[in-house]
Amino acid sequence: MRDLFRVRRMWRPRGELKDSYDVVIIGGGSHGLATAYYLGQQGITNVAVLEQGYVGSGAAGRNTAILRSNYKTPEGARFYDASVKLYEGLSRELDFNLLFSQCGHLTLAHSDRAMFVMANRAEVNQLEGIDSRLIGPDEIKALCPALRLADDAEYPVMGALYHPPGGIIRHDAVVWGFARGADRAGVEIHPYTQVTGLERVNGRIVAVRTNRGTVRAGTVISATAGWSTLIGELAGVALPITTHILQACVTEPLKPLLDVVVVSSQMHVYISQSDRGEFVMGSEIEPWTTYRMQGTLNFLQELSRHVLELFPQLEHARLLRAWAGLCDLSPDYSPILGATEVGNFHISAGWGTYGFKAAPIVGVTLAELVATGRVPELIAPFSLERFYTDDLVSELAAAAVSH
Ligand code: PYC
Repeated sequence: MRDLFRVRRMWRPRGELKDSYDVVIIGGGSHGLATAYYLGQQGITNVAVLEQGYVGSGAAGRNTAILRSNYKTPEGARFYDASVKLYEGLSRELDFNLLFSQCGHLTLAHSDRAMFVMANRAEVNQLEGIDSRLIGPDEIKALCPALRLADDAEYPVMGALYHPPGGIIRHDAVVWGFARGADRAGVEIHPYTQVTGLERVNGRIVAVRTNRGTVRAGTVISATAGWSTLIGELAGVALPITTHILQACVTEPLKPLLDVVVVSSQMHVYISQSDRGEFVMGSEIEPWTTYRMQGTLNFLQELSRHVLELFPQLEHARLLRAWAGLCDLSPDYSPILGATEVGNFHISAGWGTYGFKAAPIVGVTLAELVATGRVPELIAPFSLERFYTDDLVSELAAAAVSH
């Protein structure tokens, strides 16, 4: 019986920490584990992933699992498109069903201004070869018959940005798949291992202190989302990031009604229906900064009000649960990815609400950076340095909802 359990484990139970690793990754969420997995693909396997809670207990376990690449800037669209393409092949690559449903993604426009912005985004997307276009109410109705399109609506639907490759994926399966793949390559995964200090000598990190002992490290990567500024501070790297909560909730399972992701930036709503039938819904980032993942009644009231304007059929649906997660927000709403002024300290941070969508491409590019010492072209625009050289990549207003 014991052997049976051993065989069925997704990854090995954590052992003692070794004295030294080539790479220490702080954060056992989708980014940390994807990076570990792709480092394994590069043949770099003396790697430890340190996670302060259980695997996938941070932002990876607290999102609404939407994937898309219809961003506003060419840099963003190109980057997230590479991620969606990797996601498309990931179930096969990891030999683990991630339940990726490319059901399509609709961003509604309720004003002339919003129509203009969507048309602009469609053009940027198309120039990058991304399937994304402006559609009118008739096509919206055909794609989403349940959506209320009445002329007397408070927010009349004038059109939408339609992005067929967008969709939803099973978020914890992504984490488990990467963890299993990394483990199989020989990477060590250490849950409940909290980083308490980073020892720096001559401008490099030489060791990582944890609640379970100190390990020497060749390279250190922080993939800690909402906690990025705190880990950056331990390394002596100041990050222009503020941490906020993002709230979401889910209804009881209902009959199939919605098979496309629907977003309204102006109404601060995104909604999809999961394979289990639950409606998964969220709103915008809360404006205050905090590390306290506590939800609010106001969120539930406002979100329900807007969701019912779009889908009055949900009037009697009961909410099963709600949650809040931490988002690390950068000044231009684009990520901060790659090297820092501390030679061997790299980061994946500043994701706002976009982090989960980027996991595979973050893993591929950070692994390449570590393996070759060269900055991959796709992530060059997202360096920390851009805030000093004023080369911002503004994704403001390209979120599912404004943030
Ligand atoms: O930008 O697609 C998005 C998103 C979904 C949930 C929060 N942000």
